[in-house]
Amino acid sequence: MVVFVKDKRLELPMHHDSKQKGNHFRPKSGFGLFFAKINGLRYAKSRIVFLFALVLVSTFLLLSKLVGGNVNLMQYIPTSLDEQEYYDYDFKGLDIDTIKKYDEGVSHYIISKGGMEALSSEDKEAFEREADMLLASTTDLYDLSQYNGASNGAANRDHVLLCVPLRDAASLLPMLFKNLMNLTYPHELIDIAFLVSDCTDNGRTMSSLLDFSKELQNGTLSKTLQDFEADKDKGNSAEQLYLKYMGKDYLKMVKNAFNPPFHDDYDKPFRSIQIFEKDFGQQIGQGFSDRHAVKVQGVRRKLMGRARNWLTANALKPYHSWVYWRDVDVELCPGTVIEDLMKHDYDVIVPNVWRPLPTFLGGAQAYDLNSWVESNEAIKLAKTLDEDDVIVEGYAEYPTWRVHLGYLRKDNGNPDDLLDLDGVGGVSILARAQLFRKGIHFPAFTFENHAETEAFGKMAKKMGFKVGGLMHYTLWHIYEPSDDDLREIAKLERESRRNQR
Ligand SMILES: Nc1nc2c(ncn2[C@@H]2O[C@H](COP(=O)(O)OP(=O)(O)O)[C@@H](O)[C@H]2O)c(=O)[nH]1
Ligand SMILES: [Mg+2]
Repeated sequence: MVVFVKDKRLELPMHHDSKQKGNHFRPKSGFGLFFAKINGLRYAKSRIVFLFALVLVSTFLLLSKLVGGNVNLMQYIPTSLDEQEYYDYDFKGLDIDTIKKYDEGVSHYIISKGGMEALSSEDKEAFEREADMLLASTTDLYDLSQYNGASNGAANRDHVLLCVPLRDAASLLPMLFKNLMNLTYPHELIDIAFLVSDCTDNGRTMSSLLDFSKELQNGTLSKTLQDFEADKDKGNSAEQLYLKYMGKDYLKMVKNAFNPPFHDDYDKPFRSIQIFEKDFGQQIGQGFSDRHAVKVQGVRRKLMGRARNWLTANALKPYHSWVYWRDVDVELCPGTVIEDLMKHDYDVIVPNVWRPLPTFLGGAQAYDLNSWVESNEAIKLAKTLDEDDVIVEGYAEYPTWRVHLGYLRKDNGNPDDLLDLDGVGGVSILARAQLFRKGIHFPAFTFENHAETEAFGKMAKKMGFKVGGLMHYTLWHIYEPSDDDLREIAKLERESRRNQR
């Protein structure tokens, strides 16, 4: 698998060559280089050197793995990838030979006899034929009314853009990728776009992301993750001390979710994976207690808004009908989540998001309080605030008395029960792509005393779209011990040691 670096943007598409036997994944050689050249020759040389180095390193790694006895690796290389949908739209075949001459940055003028601009009929015919081909390679015609997003998206072959913002998230990536593979919405219809920003981990998020993405697209990821889990189980008990205090039922649920049998297309590559790396100046620490202090919420949420908008603006293609936003730190999520949200035919729809807690804190709690129904009290409160102030939910400073989707959840409630919402949380949002085309976004400024996803929900509703949430359909956010929780755990550990003596 070859990676093209485009100004820090990494693409991992696939190109199909029916003549090639065996492994059907291969770099989109001529095609990629064509675009590399179109983008400017100055990048091409360094890219070729980079590619060459990458191929050498990959070959070396592969050989050393094989020699080291890990022959199993080969059995995970898929042998066929025939669905046309992998190659629709921007990956469609071009006549590389004909348009090659445009690669060199050549301008092409035809001056006919006598210095006139009129062309001889033969010249004209040749010119038009080539112009058509060139145009066909750079211009596509879309009837956007065909990409409105159907409630039965999979049957309708709707393409989904799946966006994931990431910051200092290397340790969470194995969980994210397992959840991605577990998605049953047809993988060949999903383009994944990651945005990595403002990391302080010396590139660990970026390099793991790149490795996992390549393996996912190569069909080898589940084996790698199995090995990774086996290693993880062996050590590092201090970091996982809190697990002793989590409910047994929850831990069992996690174990079951990450163990086979998985769905048939678990290992199937996605239509494409793109990775963008761009900083937005986020300085608030990514630790649980740092990022949840009430004072930092407004600034943090506005920067997240910027990041999300940048990602949609760069990754959304005309052929996408739906956009699914997903945070990295969801531990448990039904694989059918996209279909389950889609079927309700809402323009913006979110599930309920809870998190497990140690048993000494009650075992579980509503996590995402950003999905809510507006209240008169909050409207009155907003009138007393400055235009730029951002109301944040779940803090005593802002008594909004709103109905929160989180608190409506019942353990055995009907997962299809739906509530119309005003604000939405960002952990898992399914939205019709046309909303973004129509200018609805994640405000990076104060909009009706809100920012980012809550303001997105409000804006969508204000523009006449249907916004809702499922009360009893639950995704589980990871539990990250807060500073207080860690102190409590340390205290309990001391007590238990004392009792053992
Ligand atoms: N690109 C980008 N992603 C971020 C930033 N901050 C958080 N994230 C990611 O956005 C998602 C939500 O962030 P998180 O900190 O978990 O939010 P919380 O659970 O609401 O506290 C996760 O996938 C994070 O990795 C940021 O500044 N930039
Ligand atoms: Mg989170």
